[in-house]
Amino acid sequence: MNKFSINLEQLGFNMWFFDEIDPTKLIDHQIARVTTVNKDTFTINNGKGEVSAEVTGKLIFSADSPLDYPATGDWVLAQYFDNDSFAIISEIVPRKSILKRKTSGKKIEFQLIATNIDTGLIVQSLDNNYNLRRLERYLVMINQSKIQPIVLLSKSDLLPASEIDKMVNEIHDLNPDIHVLPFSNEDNTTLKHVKELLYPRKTYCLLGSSGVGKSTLINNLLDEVRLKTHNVREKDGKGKHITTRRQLIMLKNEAMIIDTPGMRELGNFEVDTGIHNTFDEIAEFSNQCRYNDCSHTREQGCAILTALKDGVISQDRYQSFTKLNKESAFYEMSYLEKKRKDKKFAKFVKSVLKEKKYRR
Ligand SMILES: Nc1nc2c(ncn2[C@@H]2O[C@H](COP(=O)(O)OP(=O)(O)OP(=O)(O)O)[C@@H](O)[C@H]2O)c(=O)[nH]1
Ligand SMILES: [Mg+2]
Ligand SMILES: [Zn+2]
Repeated sequence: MNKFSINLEQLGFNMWFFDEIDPTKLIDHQIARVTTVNKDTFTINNGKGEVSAEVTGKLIFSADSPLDYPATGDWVLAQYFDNDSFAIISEIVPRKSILKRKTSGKKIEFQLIATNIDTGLIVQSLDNNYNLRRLERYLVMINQSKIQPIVLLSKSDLLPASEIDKMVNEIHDLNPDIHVLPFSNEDNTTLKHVKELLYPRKTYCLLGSSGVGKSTLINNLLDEVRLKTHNVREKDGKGKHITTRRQLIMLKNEAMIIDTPGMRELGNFEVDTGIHNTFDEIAEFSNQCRYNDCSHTREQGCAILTALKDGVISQDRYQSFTKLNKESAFYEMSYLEKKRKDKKFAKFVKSVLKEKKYRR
């Protein structure tokens, strides 16, 4: 027998999440999924419909970083009020996967893109957005999140098939196992192929620069115009983001897809494991380096440098490997430092609050 409603299962809920929940909490809380993150409020769905929700003060006070707030895709425990027309989120159910990025600017801050994603759909448009190095960065981000990547190359109507084939081959040279699908929002046959990739009860997240056609794709998958898209007359999406919030949308076949605003910058942090998946052939050598903390740039006995000298690794691949490696080491360090500081401050706030309570 099912312990939770079929409606929650349709939203992607399963035993993995259920096992993470303290059953006594369910006496006065409902399980719901965050479908939209607005500025200060959220929209959540408990399987019966969407309502507006806020978080408890306790959740705000115990939050150390933006990662401790609900994100689109999260399962939460919420109390419902006023005939189930409004809810308060008191807890986030542990996440199965997390997509996050460094925010723009000098400060090392992190932003959640979405959580509990099964497959990340990286979109690059074939006209002027296609870029292998950028693709590599997205793949690193997705790999370190333990999410399956698929590459969608949009606007295939703008290029001859022979050129598109060349680009697909280039991507397969980078990673032979990756699924690459060129498509056009103006061609129903190719749109059908995209639809066939999406399975019921799975959650997908669209990732890619502004203007590549992410929202147009969702509108096409829905067979209706629900999301605002760039004006047709605009040459490209540069400088203007049309999508501003992250929103989970249910398709007719019960697959779920999250639209995200285009990303200007993709930070690198905690990407070590991701790097190793994207640069498999290089990472393999690192096991043979003399030093455990080898930076693979100038050390004696570095197996990667030897492989480079022998021509086993190409100069090009080596360069992008070390670049990502360096950035990741830097961000990770500052992130941990920052987190430590934040923790101290949070502890201080908590102790002050506690004292206040006792004095009353
Ligand atoms: N030729 C062609 N144009 C397309 C295609 N897909 C989208 N476009 C156009 O590209 C522009 C951008 O599309 P959007 O769907 O708004 O792009 P987006 O990725 O959602 O952009 P942000 O919301 O800013 O991140 C629009 O003018 C679309 O009409 C396509 O397959 N072929
Ligand atoms: Mg959009
Ligand atoms: Zn080395």
